[in-house]
Amino acid sequence: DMTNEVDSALDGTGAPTPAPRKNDPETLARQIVEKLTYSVGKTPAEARRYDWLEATTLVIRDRIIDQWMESSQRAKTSGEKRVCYLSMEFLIGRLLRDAINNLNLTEPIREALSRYGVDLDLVELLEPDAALGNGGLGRLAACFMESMASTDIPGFGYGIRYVHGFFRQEIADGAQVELPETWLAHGNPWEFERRELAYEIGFGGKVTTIQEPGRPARQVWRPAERVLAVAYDTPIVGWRGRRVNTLRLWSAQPLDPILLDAFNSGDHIGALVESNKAEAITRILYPADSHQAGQELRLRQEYFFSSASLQDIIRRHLHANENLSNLADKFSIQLNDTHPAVSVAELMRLLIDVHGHEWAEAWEITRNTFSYTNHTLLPEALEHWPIHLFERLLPRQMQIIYAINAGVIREAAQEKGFDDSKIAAISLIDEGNGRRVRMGQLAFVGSHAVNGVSALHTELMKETVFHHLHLLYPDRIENKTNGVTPRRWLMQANPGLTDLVTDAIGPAFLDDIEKIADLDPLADDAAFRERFAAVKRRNKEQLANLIGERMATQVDPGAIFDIQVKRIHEYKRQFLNIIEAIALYDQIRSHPERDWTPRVKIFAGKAAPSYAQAKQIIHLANDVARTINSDPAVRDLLKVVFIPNYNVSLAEIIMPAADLSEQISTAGLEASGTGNMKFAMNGALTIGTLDGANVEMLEHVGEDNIFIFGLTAEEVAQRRREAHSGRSIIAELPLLREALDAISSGVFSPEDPARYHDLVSNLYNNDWWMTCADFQAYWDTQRRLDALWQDQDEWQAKAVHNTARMGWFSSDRSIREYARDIWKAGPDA
Ligand code: T68
Repeated sequence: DMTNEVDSALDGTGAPTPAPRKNDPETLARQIVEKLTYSVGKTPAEARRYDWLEATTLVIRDRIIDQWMESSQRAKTSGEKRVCYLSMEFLIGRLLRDAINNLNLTEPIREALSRYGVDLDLVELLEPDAALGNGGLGRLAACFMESMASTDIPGFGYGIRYVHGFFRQEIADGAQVELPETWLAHGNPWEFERRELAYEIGFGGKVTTIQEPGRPARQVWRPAERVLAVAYDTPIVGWRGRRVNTLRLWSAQPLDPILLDAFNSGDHIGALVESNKAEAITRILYPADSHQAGQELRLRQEYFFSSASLQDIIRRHLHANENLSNLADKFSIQLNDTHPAVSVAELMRLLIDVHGHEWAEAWEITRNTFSYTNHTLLPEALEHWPIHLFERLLPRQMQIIYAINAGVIREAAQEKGFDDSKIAAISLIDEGNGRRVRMGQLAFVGSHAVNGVSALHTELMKETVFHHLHLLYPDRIENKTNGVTPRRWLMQANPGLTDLVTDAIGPAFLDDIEKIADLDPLADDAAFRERFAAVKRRNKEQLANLIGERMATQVDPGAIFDIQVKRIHEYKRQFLNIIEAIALYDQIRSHPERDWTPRVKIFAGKAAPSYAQAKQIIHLANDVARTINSDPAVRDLLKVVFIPNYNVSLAEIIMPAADLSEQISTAGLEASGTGNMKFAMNGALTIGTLDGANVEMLEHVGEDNIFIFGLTAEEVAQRRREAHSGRSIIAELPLLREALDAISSGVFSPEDPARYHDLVSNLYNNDWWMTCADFQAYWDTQRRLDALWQDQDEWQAKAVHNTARMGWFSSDRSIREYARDIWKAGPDA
């Protein structure tokens, strides 16, 4: 398959076209050595593994560039609508394996390197993870970029080139320690700096009204500070190299690298202050995924990348169009959460102040261009900025927001007869606690479509955060259930399963993942189930080796691998899982004679550095692991493991190795989840609540193949209204009580017996996350799973059904829905 051959002149200028590239191991080996010699400066004999990585990356990169130029040129000249995905986060992870796989070069590259005794798998491991995101939201953006390229949509990602991505986590004496992350330390061969694509971004200053005779008054913003946004482009390769899209990340640079006057007069520090301040904007990713970081620097980051992206989009539009009147026909801009929501005001400013459009027309263009995705209902995560800060940093945008607000309020009062309390609910300004700009409201009114990320979440959006805006604009909210890319999360992460499926049903599912449904009948085929189980076993051995090497803990691949990996948060209820582990530990010790099913409970995930409760949960998991793993009484029946520094690369090893996937959030709180999908695609059974996309997974895999327990979202809301607490539940459930007693009396923290007092007393007094309320149902469901494990035929049949029925959760499907319903873009538009 020579899909990456270039067959026509690149730019129509008659410039020579690169010769078609040959992809046989012979040619690849020669080119890798060429790169090694002339770009890395090493001979094969001297080269270390890292040098081979660099040389291999450069060879792959050349092939991508041919296709990249072709795709960009095609999007430019065809005039087709382009989609811009604005996201503060892109958690893309490693790129080499993704690129090699999507170009169909895995085998020839492996063969080429092996001629020099080099193992491709080991080389790939040296690539640093691009960790420019916190969790699900950032990883979704990365899956969407890959799916846009794979479904032939001209998609552009816009974000921030953080120098330091998400922190590295170490565990010291059981507690999380945060260390800086330095993914750029050895340079980044995937990025191309575009010095010529730089835009000025302003902050602060004043707005003046200019009144020229015979013309309408104009507002002119004269910022007090300016920085440069410089573009860095990374190619994103679609499946079979069909299309290569661009991820454009902005880096902040000073206009003047050094103030020479200050330096010459002896102020060596002052000479660099401005330069440092500019560079600080893109220095580091905020590590909070569920609390608004209220600092000025965060608002600077948001405005910086929004303005740079919009200026770039406008430049690209005007390259082929007379003016901006038809912007919405040529560009769709998706706002990934409210982090880029200031874009609504910024596009209005650019249209009116810079390009001379009237307000009404500008508003029409703006709304038709933007759409907005909401990822959370948690009140503490909703962004709202103090007016005084907003006004000081972005005075013109603040004026525009007031004017947008006035228009929306007028419409609500005149057309829908909204009273004062309803007006207060939709207002872009929260008058309640010290006047704030509500970014959710701004994104909503500035968009023609607003979506949630699972069916349940979308319905809850209509009932809660956006209840009144939904009454005002009843057609605006729609659902787009998340998905994950099967290239990374099945083909690359689990080559064993991919080969097995290919062998069983042929390769058609590689191009259309929903065809994996053809596997479903094989759940009844004993020989197939055995092969399926054998693949899982090998993946578990691989994870067991990693755990043995990194943490010196031996785990038995014959046990159930019961895994919960995700950000640590009270609503995700890692605590519930730990309490269940303790109760099980207790039962095994009390009844050693029973036929216990061996389990390994595996945790991984990071806590926001300022989230004390989440850090306590990490500490507890590690303390419990220490106690249980060193107790000879439980033998190999129960092990608890907390793997440090969860990231995309670790997830690629973990997902294929799970028997059981824990998706146990308090119902109504997890917008969608995407880890739930990755696990199930790889044949794990799910134990979960009726929350987020679990609800739709139940519909797809069928109730016999997923283990649902606990309160529904409605029941949770009802209990919270009734001032529910855990006290009476704990009194009635000895298993729960004894586990909590053990925690609070210091059984797991003898060196600091009071360590978990607060954690436990919260359950007694409040139980806000329904940990006690759901305990018994969770426990019972786990014991049903224990029993099921004893019947391997049954278990493996369910596992096969999961893999066969999860095709719908591909991000290709999500992206096609966005393209059809929201963007009106792509091959079917
Ligand atoms: C997640 N949100 C949702 N937020 O929690 C998850 N937030 O249910 C969903 O599947 C996923 O988004 C994709 O839709 C996040 O990951 C953040 O990471 C975040 C980061 C900064 C500020 C707020």
